[in-house]
Order: sequence, then structure tokens, then C-alpha cells
Amino acid sequence: MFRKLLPMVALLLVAAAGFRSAGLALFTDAATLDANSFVTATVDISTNPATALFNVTAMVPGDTVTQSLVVTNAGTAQLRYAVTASATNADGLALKDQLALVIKTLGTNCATFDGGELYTGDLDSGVGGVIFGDTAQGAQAGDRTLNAAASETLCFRVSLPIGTGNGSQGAATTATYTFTAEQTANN
Ligand SMILES: [Ca+2]
Repeated sequence: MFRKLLPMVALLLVAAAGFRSAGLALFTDAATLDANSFVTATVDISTNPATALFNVTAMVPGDTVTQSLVVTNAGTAQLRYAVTASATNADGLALKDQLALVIKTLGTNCATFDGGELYTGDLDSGVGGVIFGDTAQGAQAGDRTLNAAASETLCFRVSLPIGTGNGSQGAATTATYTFTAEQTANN
């Protein structure tokens, strides 16, 4: 009995498969969602002037020089930045430690020098060259934030203190300030 049924069952299965493959005539449609574009941001900090904010010669004790510096976020992402410094001491006269540097925000203007104080110390800062902020990843005290395409003016004032002694005559130093930026989002 079972042996007789077997070919019949097989026949039915083949018939069923044939019916499925023939398919049903149904209405269908598809929509294409194209033009999905992704562009990454840029983190781009620059200063104006880009070099030689100061070029001071023949300073005498009591002299003070003030310059304005524009810091620009030329990128497309908001950034925060910190400033570090280094200064040479090739003649061993330590002028970099004798000169006094004060950095302020713009305030009324750099001539009035009445903005918020960001740094006061010697030319290259005794503490690891840190002028303000922290180049370590993340937000730290003193880090400054600039929106994309925004800029701000900082006022740099350098003085040779009136009490500077004869040991500093003919001394020279060259200072370098580094502006280090990082994204603020997700950081
Ligand atoms: Ca930081």
C-alpha cells in the first residue's frame, strides 16, 4: 500500500512546485532613494599674521610693545584650541625669562588692553611651555572655543621690565607660539 502511494505523493509534490514557480501575477513597485552624500568636516586653525607678530629691536628697560593677533577657525567644525610656547636662549642671557608677556582678549581694542587676561608670565612660560588651555584631548580649563568660520582677536603685550639689569644688554631670543586645535563635538 505504502509503495503504491509513494509515486503518487511524489507526483503531487512536483505538481505543487510547478504551481509555485509559475507565480502569481501581482502588482509590484520599487523606490530608489539615491544621492545620499556624506562629507567629513575640517579642523583648521590659523593666525594672522602667520609669523613674526613681533620684530622688536633695541629694547631698553621699561619698553612695552603691544600687537593684535587674529585667530581664525578656517575649518567647517567647531574647534577648541590651546597655546604653547618655546623660546630660544642661544646667548645664555635668558632674555626669554626676563621679558614679560601678557595676553588678553580684545576688550575695547588692543591699544586699551582692557580685555580678559588669558596669560601673564615670561615669554615661554616656565610650566611646560603652556600659555593657556591644554593640548590634551578634551575640554580643559583655559581652552578657547571658536565656531566654524569664526575668528577672534587676541592682544599680546611684551615688556622689558624697568628693573632689568646690565646683564641683559645685547640679549636676543626668538619665541614660537603654537596654536593646537581639536574638534569639540564628541570630545
Ligand atoms: Ca584640550
